[in-house]
Amino acid sequence: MNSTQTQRYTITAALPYANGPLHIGHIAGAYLPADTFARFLRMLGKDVAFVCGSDEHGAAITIKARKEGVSPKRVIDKFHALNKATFKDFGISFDIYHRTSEPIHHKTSQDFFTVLNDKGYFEINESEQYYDEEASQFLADRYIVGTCPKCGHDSAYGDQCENCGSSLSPTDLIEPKSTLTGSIPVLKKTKHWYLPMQKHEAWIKDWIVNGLLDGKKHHNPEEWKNHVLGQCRSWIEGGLQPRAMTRDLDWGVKVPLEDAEGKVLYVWLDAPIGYISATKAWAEKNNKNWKDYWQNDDTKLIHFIGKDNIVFHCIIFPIILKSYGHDFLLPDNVPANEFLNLEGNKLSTSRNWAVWLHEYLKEFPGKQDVLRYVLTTISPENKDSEFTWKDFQAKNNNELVAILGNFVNRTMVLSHKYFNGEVPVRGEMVKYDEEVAAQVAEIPQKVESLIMQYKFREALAEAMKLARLGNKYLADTEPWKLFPQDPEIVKTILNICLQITANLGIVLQPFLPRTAEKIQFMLGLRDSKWDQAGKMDILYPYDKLGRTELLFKKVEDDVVEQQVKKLEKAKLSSLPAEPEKDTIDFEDFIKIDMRIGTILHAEKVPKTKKLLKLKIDTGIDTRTIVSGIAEYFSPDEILGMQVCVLVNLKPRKIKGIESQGMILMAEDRDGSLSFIKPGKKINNGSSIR
Ligand code: B3M
Ligand code: ZN
Repeated sequence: MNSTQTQRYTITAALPYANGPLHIGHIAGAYLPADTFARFLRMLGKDVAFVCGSDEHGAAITIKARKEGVSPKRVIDKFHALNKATFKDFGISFDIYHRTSEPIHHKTSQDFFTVLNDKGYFEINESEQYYDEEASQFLADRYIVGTCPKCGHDSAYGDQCENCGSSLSPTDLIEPKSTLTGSIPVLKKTKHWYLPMQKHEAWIKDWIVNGLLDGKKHHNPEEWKNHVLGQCRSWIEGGLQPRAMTRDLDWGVKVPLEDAEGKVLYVWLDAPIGYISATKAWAEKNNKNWKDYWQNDDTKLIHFIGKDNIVFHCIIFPIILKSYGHDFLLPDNVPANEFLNLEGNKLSTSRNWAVWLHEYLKEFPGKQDVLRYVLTTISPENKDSEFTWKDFQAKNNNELVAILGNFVNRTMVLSHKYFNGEVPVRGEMVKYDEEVAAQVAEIPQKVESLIMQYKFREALAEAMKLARLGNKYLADTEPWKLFPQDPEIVKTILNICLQITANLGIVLQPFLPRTAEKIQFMLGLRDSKWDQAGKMDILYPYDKLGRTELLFKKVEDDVVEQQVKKLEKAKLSSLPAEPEKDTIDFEDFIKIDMRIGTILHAEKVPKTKKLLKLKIDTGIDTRTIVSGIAEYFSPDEILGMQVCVLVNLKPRKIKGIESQGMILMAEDRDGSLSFIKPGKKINNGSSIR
């Protein structure tokens, strides 16, 4: 790819399902590299449409709604708003964050279906599909799980195995089970519209493997990542299969045909079209022509995704685009990332094993760029990688604080101290100065070339070389020692340091936008362009410098320890419930006398950590109970509360106090306690049975 030729880019980032919050795996996988790329291209002056939005259809949404007992609309409205705000706060610079529930999206995706159907690109087939009799629903995609026939993973979905990435049909699953009711499904006849992908095999292969489209050069396959090509090849070699483009569901884009009552478009048909409808919505608002971004040969289309979405973006969506006609663009590249792991384990939403972005933003205010930095340095570009809080701390303290922050700060402080906050005039440069300038000149070119190859990790490391170089230059020249005898030399040295700082302010912009902005603000730089980078005259003599601001602060041990604790707690919470105890007789049960009582008084038992001494009105009497809840509740907060009391427990002495019963508590997996309270105010002494 040649960055100087192409003028227009359509950059898409996978549409996250609006069924939950975003975690660092999502960010590292698609959104951060996409944002870095988009920001960089804008700096080059390219015409960029960076589009994304919520994916609001499919089983991901309806299953979540069912689990929470709310409507799908409730779910998508909540998470669309949360995710949109989170992306914005994190600095992901989408031109639009759309949603697939918008009418324009329904219209656009229905139009695709109609055109393909009219052109005869679908085959209608009646076949036996799995059906859940208890839920009265056909089971496709995530509604059905079973063992993956390819890798043996025991909870593969009906459309895909998340373990090995294979695309599956429900009938491929070994020992299938409904995710709605857990029941074993039966087979039942239904009619669907299939995309006969096998008919497209020849051109798809030529396009992916040779980079040729209709016999003409389309892209250079060598620029695609190996793991992306590998997945595509293994798909093609396995033989493409017909794939149903409709579903028997009531949530989704309605199939625009009369004989398709109760059917909606397959979510993986409508979702990628969401990129187009998002572009349409954006273009309309901004006086642009959406077709320039989708049907114009001068535009490059780039899809940023995680590796589990490769087949949909490299095979299925291209087939749909090409079948539609009108010279729709096919992607020039699909720089999919592999997965990010967290502290030794796979990220998991259901097990809460994640660093949630909205929580990070709350707990680390103003530290967006620290996470951007860390996630870029560990970006899973070609293999899975790992986030740990220790590494987060180390990268913040040893790289951002000690190298980048330190260099910029020393440069600013010295310039203010010696030259009254003005850029000093640079005198003659000695050989060492020239060498440093030559290195500065090379770095931005390398960064540019690496970004254009989607090697963001290396690109950022290259950009950081400016700060390393600056630190070394300061340490070698020691201007603070020279100043008393030779302030003229110090002018040259600090001019060079300030020019390096200005370079940082430009080169870091795609990666760390807030930091770059702060640097530029400190230097009084405005309207910086990428083509200034590498130069030593970005700042002019006597330019007024702004106030010095600290770029980064140390992350202390207790902060990361707390985060690790939070994760451990999440892990405990997802442990299975304790196994059931041996069966007892009803006679045994009725021997237990449990009553509702009110806490009249509570105080800590002296010299203990866990014990509270309580006075309880049991309705029968007022008695003393010693309870091991002091770590979770203070005496004040439980006063007057109604609780469950086991009253006929034999009294026993605890720390010298006679305890006449027991308060019933629920103990969570992490050991934390909760009272069992009556649902409404009730007379003390009421029996529990
Ligand atoms: N919502 C799947 C996912 O989040 C899906 C991406 C759609 S991209 C068009 O993995
Ligand atoms: Zn598998």
